[in-house]
Amino acid sequence: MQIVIDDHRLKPILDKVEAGVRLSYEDGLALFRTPDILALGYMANLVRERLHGSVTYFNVNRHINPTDVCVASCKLCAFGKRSKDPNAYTMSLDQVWEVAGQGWSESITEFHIVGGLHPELTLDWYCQMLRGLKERFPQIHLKAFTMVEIGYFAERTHIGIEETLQRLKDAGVDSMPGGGAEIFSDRVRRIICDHKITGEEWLQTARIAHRLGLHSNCTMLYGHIENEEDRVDHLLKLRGLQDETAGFQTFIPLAFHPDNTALRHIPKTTGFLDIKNIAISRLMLDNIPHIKAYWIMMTPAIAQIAQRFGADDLDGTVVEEKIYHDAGATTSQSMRRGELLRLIRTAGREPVERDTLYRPVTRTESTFTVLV
Ligand code: V47
Repeated sequence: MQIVIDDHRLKPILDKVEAGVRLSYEDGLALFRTPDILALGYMANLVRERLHGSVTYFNVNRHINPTDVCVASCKLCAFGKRSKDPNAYTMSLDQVWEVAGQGWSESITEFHIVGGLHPELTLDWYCQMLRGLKERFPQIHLKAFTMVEIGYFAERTHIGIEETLQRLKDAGVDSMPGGGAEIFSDRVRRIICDHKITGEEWLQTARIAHRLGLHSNCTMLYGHIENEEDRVDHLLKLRGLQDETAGFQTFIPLAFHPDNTALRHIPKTTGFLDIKNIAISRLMLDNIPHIKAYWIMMTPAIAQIAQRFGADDLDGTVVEEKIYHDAGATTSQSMRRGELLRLIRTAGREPVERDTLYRPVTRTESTFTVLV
């Protein structure tokens, strides 16, 4: 097929994409610098359809955030609170188990569990929480804790990362979400999240998790003070680790939401930048199977279009979302299964419900009546 390219500097990149050749750092920069979003879309869609045909994945999941108390005060975050803050909350174990069961149906296949860095909750507490969830909901996959939380648990428990991950795995963690990666550049991290582990530590924790057989996702936070070089560097570091471990399942570009954060003066992301990040991540991350357009963060409208710009996954029903809504997200906090199906089908894609490990989920009428 003949494609019209407005930005002729993209022609050598198009040739590489068509030939399946890996893109370089310079190619990544050229992609971030071009306004030719249709050429980006064409190339990213080519790769996406090569990998996944017309399928768009989604899952039926529930987010659980046991606490928003956090010892870090990252400028990028509106979720974390000091323990003395009257608005802060910490669930008891019974409350976590109760929340997990609220509106529970056979349809949910995943609990996505992340929280603040709480100065008093112990690793044993978290292990008990996981064991309690497994006892009550044995068939549900527990995707739990960012690399940042793992680093903090290890530090507080005075044990290594590997031992921490092993204890959590033994207690029920099945895989890990991709949060906390932000942008690996030290210069940017010092400003937006100086209390967090470094980029190198994030990567090393993921490396150990993958070695222990835990798959994880990965993310990049964009649309704040990072530049194009920082973004390409971040993507290439993820690609490098994936060459080594093959442990990442999905990449999720996350747009910065400034409301109620210390960086509230930064303008909100644009649809153009959101779509570019989806397309460029599909093109640069040739070894990560899935690119997720997280509808909560990018709005259902943009997430729907993203399915034609490189994304093959829309995430899930979510049920209750706090991190983005504390930072001013105006999207709903949950989406019904039927609405996800509509967003996929009306983009001309074929919906496939997946579990966390991308195995198709088949349903009988009775098991999804609650959520349709
Ligand atoms: O770790 C925090 C980011 C992440 C803000 O793995 C912010 O399947 C924007 O990682 N504006 C949490 N972003 C979300 C996340 C995620 C979401 C969906 C699916 C998966 C997955 C992972 O959100 C945090 C941080 O990187 N974040 N505050 C903010 N104000």
